[in-house]
Amino acid sequence: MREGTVTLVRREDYLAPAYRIRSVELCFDLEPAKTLVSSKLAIERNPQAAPQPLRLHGEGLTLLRVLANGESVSFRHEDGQLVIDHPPADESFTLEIRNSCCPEKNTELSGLYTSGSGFFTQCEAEGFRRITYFLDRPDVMAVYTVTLRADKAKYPVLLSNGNLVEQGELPGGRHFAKWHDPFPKPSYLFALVAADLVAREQKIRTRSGKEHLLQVFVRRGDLDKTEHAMNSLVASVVWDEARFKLPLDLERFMIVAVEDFNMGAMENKGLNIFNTKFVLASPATATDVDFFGVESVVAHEYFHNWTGNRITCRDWFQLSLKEGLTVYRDQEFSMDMSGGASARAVRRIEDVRQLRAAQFPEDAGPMAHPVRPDSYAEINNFYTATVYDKGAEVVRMMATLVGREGFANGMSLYFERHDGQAVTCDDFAQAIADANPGSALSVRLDAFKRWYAQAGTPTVTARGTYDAENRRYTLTLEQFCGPSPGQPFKFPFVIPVAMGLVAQDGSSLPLQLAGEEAPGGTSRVLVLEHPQQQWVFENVDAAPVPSLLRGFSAPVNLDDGLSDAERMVLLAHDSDAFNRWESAQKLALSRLCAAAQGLGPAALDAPLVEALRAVLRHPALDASFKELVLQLPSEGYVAEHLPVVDPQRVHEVREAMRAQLAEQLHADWIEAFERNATNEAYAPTVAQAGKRALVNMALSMLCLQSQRSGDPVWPGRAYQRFKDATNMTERLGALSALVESHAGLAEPALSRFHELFKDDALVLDKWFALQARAPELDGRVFARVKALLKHPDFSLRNPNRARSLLFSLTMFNPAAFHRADAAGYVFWADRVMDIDAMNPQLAARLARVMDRWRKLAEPYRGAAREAIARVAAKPDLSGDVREIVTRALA
Ligand code: 0A1
Ligand code: ZN
Repeated sequence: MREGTVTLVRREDYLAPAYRIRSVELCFDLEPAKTLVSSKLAIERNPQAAPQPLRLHGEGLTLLRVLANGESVSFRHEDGQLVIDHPPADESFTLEIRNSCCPEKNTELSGLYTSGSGFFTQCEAEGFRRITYFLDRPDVMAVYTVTLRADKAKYPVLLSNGNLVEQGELPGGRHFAKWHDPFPKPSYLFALVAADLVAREQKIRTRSGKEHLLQVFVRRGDLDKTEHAMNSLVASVVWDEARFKLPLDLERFMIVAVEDFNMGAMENKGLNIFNTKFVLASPATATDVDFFGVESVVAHEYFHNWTGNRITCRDWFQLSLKEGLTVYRDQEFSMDMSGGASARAVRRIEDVRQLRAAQFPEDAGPMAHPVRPDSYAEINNFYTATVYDKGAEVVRMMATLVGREGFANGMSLYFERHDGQAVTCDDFAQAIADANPGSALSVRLDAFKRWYAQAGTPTVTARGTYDAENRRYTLTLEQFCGPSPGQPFKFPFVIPVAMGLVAQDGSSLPLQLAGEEAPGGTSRVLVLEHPQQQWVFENVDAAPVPSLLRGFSAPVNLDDGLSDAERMVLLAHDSDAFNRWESAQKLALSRLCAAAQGLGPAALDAPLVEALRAVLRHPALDASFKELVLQLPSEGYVAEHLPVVDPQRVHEVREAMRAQLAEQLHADWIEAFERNATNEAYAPTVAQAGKRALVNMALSMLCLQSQRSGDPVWPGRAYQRFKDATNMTERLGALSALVESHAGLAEPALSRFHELFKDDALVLDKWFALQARAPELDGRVFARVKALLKHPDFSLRNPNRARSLLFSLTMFNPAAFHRADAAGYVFWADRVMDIDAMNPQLAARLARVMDRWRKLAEPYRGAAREAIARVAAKPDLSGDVREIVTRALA
């Protein structure tokens, strides 16, 4: 990366390594200001590679000594690499290196850093080179033996990957621990921890009869918040063995929580390091959403032990090989943990909402890239919604095409073929296809793999015609995908379209395609693989309503051309819960878009309000499902569906419709509040969480209505509930209802909340976030965020805290952020540059909130461009942020 330019790494330039490292012995003398690292590498030449210098990665290190086979050897530094032009000519040799690094100055949180009073590491993707010189690439896999030495009183716990082989005392109040990891691994999975921690421990016996030790390490005082993480870990171990026959392969599996962390968590072999946000949870301090977050991230990291660690990525372009597959696995786990069909559907809806909120805009903007990218400037910028969430959808489509059993067989073949290797997305797809010869996937594997190669979200257009005379229904599906950066033209995708036909009375019709002897059920999967295809259904008694893309069977936009009346039929009757929810969303979305463009009233029509009322009052539907249906599409989602966006107008229109629902469903909200309020002992179950979510929503609506009517009853009740709450979900729900309705009681409640939780960092994050997410009113919210930036509890150094204020405003509060006077953008540019000086990865994440600036109406568009250009003009900008702003302006 040179100043002002962006140098790209390209997938097609991949070359196998010229040298391999078979084993490494590392020794650390840990001191915050200067840590000494000595490393002894057993290196082998790759006989297939041409003779060449040995080039080791290294970044920000002080080199102290290099010996090859015990003798000094000449070396030079070039392009951030340590180059040894003439390593020993032998097939294998040893290299001994000594260097130092400075953990306490490492504010990037990549490599070895201090957090609080401990040492932690983060090596994915390229952090190991910030610890010592190495072949820091995932296709170089070595066996690690690691010795840690540190002050015993300050750092009583010394951890690394694998098994503890030795520990003891050293002179001067120091002690040591030696760890050995028998599994060869890439450097990005290395980890160490030295800190004052305590552990919750549990033993678990896997099916083979072997006993394993599970440990969750946290700071003293946090032990009472680790039960849920441990339960989630145990459930994950059991699930992976049952569903995929993948047992725990380690004697000891450790999770360590750290307060300063750039991402959610990291799957280091046997020593996962987690953001505290995804470990610590107690009913008093964590919401239902937090509890589910812990469960899914614990599962995700645990599942990486096979999908990612036992089989890893050949290069970083293959990142989705491990991430897409592991997200798919954690989503399936979460669904299985939720219980019945309805709870599963709720999980699916939430996953799809997430995909559409983050990945669809990404795929339509300047950062659009294929699931398997072709190039990058900074790999850290490619831990994206596309690689993770769209990657998971690609795996899900494979599973749909080969069936549940077929997919499990495919996974077995994948492990049979590739265990212990560093492989590609192609290898994975090939294994799934080969295990299912003749399946809908294997007969069109090459075309299917376009999902890995082509960026962009395809649109599927569906139109049906009914021929009453011949009792025939003809469905025509077309697909189209627009251009994306570097890809002007797209080949057709292979799109599994799960579907059914619903009669006007709501019943599911049998599906018999022309040429079939008998109907094949009431739901089936059509495979759209050409630009246009038709399917003819026979023996259809009356014009049906097509229910398409059930369960969101492919990551596409669907234009189904249905009338409002047809959508109402699906909303009331579809056997597919996802499409029931989707119908309500589409009904609301069309009104929101029309009103935002001045093409319709900023109000919902009576039939839609009645349909929503019917859902809210429905005796059989789950509370969690009701809550999802009653939520209007977000401002961001509406914006994505408009050709030109005026964020203030979108906000105004949506708020008007929300107020209307508050008013016209007033009695129904009261009933929902009263019926669902529970006194059960808190448990983070889907059933309880659904009730709490609906109660919180009802309370918000009731406070919103009070704001308009002036009736103080509901804000008073909300305040009481806030004070008396026995769990954080209820407490935060009541506080949000007050803050979001700008009630007078919001201020005393916020102060009280701060007073109660000022010593709990994760709860304080909620306090900041809540204030930054309140609906804008006369610029008050923006002014408050600026004031909070100076609050004594605020800091840009801690990523969770920075996110709580800045990401809440810029990502989740469009009306407070997109201001006609451009103050929001000026604020954004300043914060990106402040953070970039400390933590480029975090700054680059914040930089991405401007991805969609080209869609904005004036004066927003011009002002946004100016702010991005100001960031781009900063001479010492990191490569991370430079890549983002360069693409945004391209
Ligand atoms: N592999 C982790 C995510 C992760 C990626 C990069 C990190 O540091 C830059 C940290 C974590 C996962 O998928 O959970
Ligand atoms: Zn992952």
